[in-house]
Amino acid sequence: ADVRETGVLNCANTLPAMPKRAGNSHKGSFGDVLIAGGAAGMSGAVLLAARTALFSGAGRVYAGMLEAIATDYLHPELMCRPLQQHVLQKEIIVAGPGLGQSDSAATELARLIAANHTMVLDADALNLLAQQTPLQSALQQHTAEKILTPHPLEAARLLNWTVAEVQADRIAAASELAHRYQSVIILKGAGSVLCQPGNAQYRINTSGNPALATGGTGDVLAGLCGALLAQGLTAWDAACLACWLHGTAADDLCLNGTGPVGLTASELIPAIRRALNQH
Ligand code: NPW
Ligand code: AMP
Ligand code: MG
Repeated sequence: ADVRETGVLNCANTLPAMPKRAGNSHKGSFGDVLIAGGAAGMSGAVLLAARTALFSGAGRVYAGMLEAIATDYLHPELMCRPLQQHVLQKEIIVAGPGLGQSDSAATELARLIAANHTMVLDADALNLLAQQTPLQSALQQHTAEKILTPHPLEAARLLNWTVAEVQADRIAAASELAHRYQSVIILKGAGSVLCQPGNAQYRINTSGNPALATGGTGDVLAGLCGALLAQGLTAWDAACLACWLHGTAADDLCLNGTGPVGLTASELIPAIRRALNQH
């Protein structure tokens, strides 16, 4: 059946292809990504997203830490720096992993939204958005493409619904968020629901399994979305491909015993690279 009728995204043939890499391409050809997060105790979330962006082909990746500890020596490919000191140019912004919900987090998020870059909003960026009307107004002025990646509790906070209400009609929740925020929505959880504004078409991702129910896998998905955007995919194509690759990587790892028990978000990253190169 046609995926557009069924809404089910379960076949590699219906997924967008990655752009071909020209022989004379260079790191500037594959885009820049800034991961913006890293409140005290949650620098891991930024590192997971940033390493995923690198492993999925972004040209240059910046790890912007709100309350940084020095981690450059552990991750030499990344450009780690205090978020407040990062000067925005034209990079894709992935905001939220481990950002926390402090006043300084809100100030930085407002700066990032005002730059009007293509964005991924995840985790605490969504929690701040749910709480703060000025951020909601700022996002209404944001005209570049964006992907919001709430899990059910984050979606409930954004909608002012209960988690039970979100889970009772996941398609309604995702399409309401797509309309309200004029964004591509990935409502995560078993069978992630993807919606886009102004289009009744939705998709349900069928890859993935409960091995993904562990801390940090959402941060990995956010970094993957950022890398695909940096390489030129539209927000809708990036969201669809990212969900499918993320779930497929977990499914592949379970075939050799790296799950379903004890899979870690870090192990997902090279498996995503493999799935992407085989796609
Ligand atoms: P429960 O337990 O069922 O009541 P929060 P967070 C619910 C960072 N991280 N279906 C569930 O609620 C993130 O980036 C840092 C139903 C769950 O307990 C954020 O910045 C890490 N319910 C920050 O931590 C690794 C579901 O939501 C609750 C659901 C807080 O993010 C970890 C959790 O939501 C983490 O990524 C589902 N499918 N999925 C690091 N290494 O630095 C979730 N829920 O309270 O918003 O907390 O998601 O952990
Ligand atoms: P987060 O809650 O932000 O860490 O994100 C968790 C990630 O793991 C999302 O991409 C979810 O869709 C995925 N995930 C969690 N549990 C399952 C499950 N039971 N089946 C499939 N995917 C899951
Ligand atoms: Mg998360």
